[in-house]
Amino acid sequence: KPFKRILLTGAAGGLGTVLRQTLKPFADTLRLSDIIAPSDNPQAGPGEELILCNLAQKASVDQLVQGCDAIIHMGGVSVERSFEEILEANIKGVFHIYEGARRHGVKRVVFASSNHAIGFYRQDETIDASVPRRPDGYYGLSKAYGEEMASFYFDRYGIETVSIRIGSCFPVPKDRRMMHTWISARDLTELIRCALVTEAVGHTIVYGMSDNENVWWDNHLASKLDFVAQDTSEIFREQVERQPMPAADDPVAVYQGGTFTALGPFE
Ligand code: NAI
Ligand code: 15L
Repeated sequence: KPFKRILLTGAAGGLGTVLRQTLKPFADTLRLSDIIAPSDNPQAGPGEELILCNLAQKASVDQLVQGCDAIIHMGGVSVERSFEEILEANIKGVFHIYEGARRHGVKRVVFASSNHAIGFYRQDETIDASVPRRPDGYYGLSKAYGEEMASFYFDRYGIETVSIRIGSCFPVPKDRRMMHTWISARDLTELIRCALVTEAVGHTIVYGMSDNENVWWDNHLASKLDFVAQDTSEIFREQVERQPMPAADDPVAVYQGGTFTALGPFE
């Protein structure tokens, strides 16, 4: 297996629950961590370690990272929330992860970024990874910050990161917007594999999407990863297009980030 011990944060979450199974081939040991125990299977199985940890606590994260040779950072608040909530889990959290990586010599991080780092681009625009970020809320801002953190830790300390701007990873696209942004769990797993094993990635940003029709994102700047998607949202089109059409000026039909662009303020 390519790695001895991989740390997976956010292991109790929607994606973490899937990745707990699909990442097994990549490491002798998967160190699974979250602030809560995984509800479906709260015990560590063979080849697993389970460690509860709040990403906002620096000393705990430092211990968590020790002994790992790669980190897949999925943990944190995954939707739009107040700045204060995002600050703890996402902004402090990502700093603690990189400090742990620096202190314990971890050389490779896969960061779960999000399309919400660029969510204010319109759906009639096609963007690559070089465009200025246009975060669509505090959540998107935290992902933009995480990407900049990854860039800094590469330039300063040589820690390499692939930031995956995940589109929408659910079993089925929930609406018309997700026909463009959808990524299957199988494709996300393969993209993470590419992100772990490709040499000399520096800090590479890649859009996490399946082989969908009419996509908004161009991954030519991440061609080094050699990622080939196997799935497509097309197989869900009939089912998704049974839903009523949103109004032309509904954020879900205007912006790449959809409804996130219109959430808040929080006080
Ligand atoms: P999720 O919300 O189901 O999982 C996130 C996990 O992080 C949860 O289990 C939660 O308990 C944990 N967490 C929250 N605060 C924490 C803290 N302070 N300390 C430790 N753990 C904490 O989200 P999901 O869907 O599994 O997403 C995983 C990652 O991928 C997230 O970083 C999310 O932002 C990102 N992402 C997911 C997308 C999707 O379509 N599912 C799209 C774009 C990005
Ligand atoms: C995200 O970043 C969220 O974590 C996820 O729950 C979805 O809302 C996804 O983006 C999306 O944009 O569809």
